[in-house]
Amino acid sequence: MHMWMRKKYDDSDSSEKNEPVYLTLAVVGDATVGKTTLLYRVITGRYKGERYETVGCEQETLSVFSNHPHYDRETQLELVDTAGTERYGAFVKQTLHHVDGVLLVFNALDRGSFQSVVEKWNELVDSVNPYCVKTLVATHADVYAEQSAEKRWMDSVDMRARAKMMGCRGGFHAVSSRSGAHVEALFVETVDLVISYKQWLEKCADKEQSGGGVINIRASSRKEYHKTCVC
Ligand SMILES: Nc1nc2c(ncn2[C@@H]2O[C@H](COP(=O)(O)OP(=O)(O)O)[C@@H](O)[C@H]2O)c(=O)[nH]1
Ligand SMILES: [Mg+2]
Repeated sequence: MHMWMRKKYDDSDSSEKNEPVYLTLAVVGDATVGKTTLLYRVITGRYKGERYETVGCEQETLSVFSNHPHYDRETQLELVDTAGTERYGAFVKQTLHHVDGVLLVFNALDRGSFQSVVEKWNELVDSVNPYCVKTLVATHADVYAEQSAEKRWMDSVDMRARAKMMGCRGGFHAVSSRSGAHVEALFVETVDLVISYKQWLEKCADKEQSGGGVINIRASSRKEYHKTCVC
């Protein structure tokens, strides 16, 4: 069992030896599917009942420690929240260029939001950042589980196979931001995959240069926490 400890960004120990790993993950999907609530849950460990509209893109840094063998160093996760409305489409597209991973989010209670992920959001991500690690995520798993059998449309769909067909290396996860069920597992597994992928890429690059050697994740420069205004 891999354990996570979260804390907000702390710059107090910035010695070279303890240089953290930096990763950027974005959430995309239609408006109201639960993107902001999902990030709020993983950052604070709490449920955010009330809703406010996300404007353009908003970023927050989360620092996590893990006993996972792939990243037993501090990991700075830059979490990028995006608006699901057309109005901010160009801005969201631009933001996706530099991310390491994307969560393609839909609401399990709304099949249309899944179609949207398949037909719109997945293609958008592929068009601007084809090498990032993608993960398919269904929110509202708590309410979905309580529904009658005929309303549980995902039960008759092989969601893992769908995720694979969409090129989601991170597979499929169903989460509840209200109860917190499976939220941490989603992020642990996604971060692990992103790090493995980056290590593999850098190993290839190192091999090319020196014919082999130690895997070294190079840290990119830290971005300050900011809310991005698009007006
Ligand atoms: N029951 C339940 N409600 C959720 C869940 N995730 C989000 N919501 C609710 O769905 C609404 C829209 O969420 P929000 O995060 O603002 O959607 P966004 O537009 O995609 O960022 C809010 O009222 C949330 O409280 C969930 O997993 N379970
Ligand atoms: Mg939002």
